[in-house]
Amino acid sequence: LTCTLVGAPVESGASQVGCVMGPDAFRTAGLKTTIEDLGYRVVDLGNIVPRAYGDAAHVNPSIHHLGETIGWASALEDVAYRAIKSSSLPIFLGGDHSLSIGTVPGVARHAAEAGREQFVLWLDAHPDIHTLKTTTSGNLHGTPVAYFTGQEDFDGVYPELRYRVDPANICMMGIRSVDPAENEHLTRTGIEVHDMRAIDERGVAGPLRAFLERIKKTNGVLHVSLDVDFLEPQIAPAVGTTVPGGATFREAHLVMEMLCDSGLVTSLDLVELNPFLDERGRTAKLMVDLCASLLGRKVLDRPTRSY
Ligand code: DIR
Ligand code: MN
Ligand code: MN
Ligand code: MN
Repeated sequence: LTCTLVGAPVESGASQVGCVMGPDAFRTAGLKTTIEDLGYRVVDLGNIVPRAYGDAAHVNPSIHHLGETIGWASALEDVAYRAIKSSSLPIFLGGDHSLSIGTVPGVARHAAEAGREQFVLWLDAHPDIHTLKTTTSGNLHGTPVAYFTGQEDFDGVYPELRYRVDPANICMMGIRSVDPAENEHLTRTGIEVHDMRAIDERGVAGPLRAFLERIKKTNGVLHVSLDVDFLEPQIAPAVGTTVPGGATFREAHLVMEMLCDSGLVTSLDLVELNPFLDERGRTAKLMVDLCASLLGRKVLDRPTRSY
């Protein structure tokens, strides 16, 4: 199997700068050789550039960098579709989470053409389900889920959505920071959410196993979107939006190991890494190790590292 690395140094969707360095931090942390050591062929496409977009304005005055973020999304939809069509496993290196405005519709287009259902596992402290009307921060990394599930608010602003993801095909884990409007969207769409309270009580294995079974039954394909802030900030400090009480080292690895066993993952986002906030690249290295678990590395061959 071939893994295709796609760097997308987008940071226009975040509140602070630094995600522009994300793709190169993943590379510096040894992502390519780590994956090669697990027996894959790895093609690194380098960093893509956004499609040229004019300065878009919106009635919601808090929204910033709208045109630039759409430019990235448009380029990403195209590259995601082409990468997954070439029957490789694409790994999208962010960049902030606005990257998923492009990657998820891109892979969903391919799934639809192949007659498969697209599922999404959203690993994040935040549900990122604001519409353009409801975002108060104006940070567009808070909007991808609302967009790719087909909320009409994006019509004529974001790229035309050809294939939406059914909210019933989405599972969120790690959630612990939800704005009131997002809470309403979650309730209305009925998206499956396992917040940290639920994970404290039930762990990650049970809920994840049930979701994976559901995907298997329908012969679906799975996109995983891993936001650094899914993780407990004490082990993953390099993200602009840390929230205490995140997934532990073992909870995160267990999710990846179960995903590996399932054989269902067809694409992956690694997002929100801000290397400027890090200490000796420890967060990038942890993300690379999580990616390795997803691709087959076992506990017994995991090197002991001090981050
Ligand atoms: C908040 C924070 N809900 C917002 N969202 C973040 O700005 O919309 N998403 N940080 O990753
Ligand atoms: Mn996010
Ligand atoms: Mn987040
Ligand atoms: Mn949010």
